[in-house]
Amino acid sequence: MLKKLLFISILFSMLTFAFAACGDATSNTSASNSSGSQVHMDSTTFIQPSITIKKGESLTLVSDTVTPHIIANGTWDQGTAKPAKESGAPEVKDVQVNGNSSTSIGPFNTAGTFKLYCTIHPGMNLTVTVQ
Ligand SMILES: [Cu+2]
Repeated sequence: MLKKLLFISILFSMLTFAFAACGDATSNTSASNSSGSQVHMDSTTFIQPSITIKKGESLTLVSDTVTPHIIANGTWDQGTAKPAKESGAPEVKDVQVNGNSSTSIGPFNTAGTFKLYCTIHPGMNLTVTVQ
């Protein structure tokens, strides 16, 4: 009986170690991911409405669901799509982000405020501030 308990406790500590190692690997991965600028999207919206990046950086758009998105320069204004490209904005012309996938846009080489929108989801706007 005692032997069995010992075995179980050793097994448990090994499992704990394995999980701890796993947790470390996961946090390392997410740390390196977050060093690039990412904006996540659910099925119909950007999860954050705006992001600030540095001049020369690109932006990675990540679809967290099976829904694809088609991104372009412009904005939704009260339900109406208003395509518009600010001077200095990188050209974003119907860039498709597939479901559960990511796409990089940019680089944003000029400081300023740039608007992007998803052409298939009314109201799905993102403001990119480049410093
Ligand atoms: Cu969309």
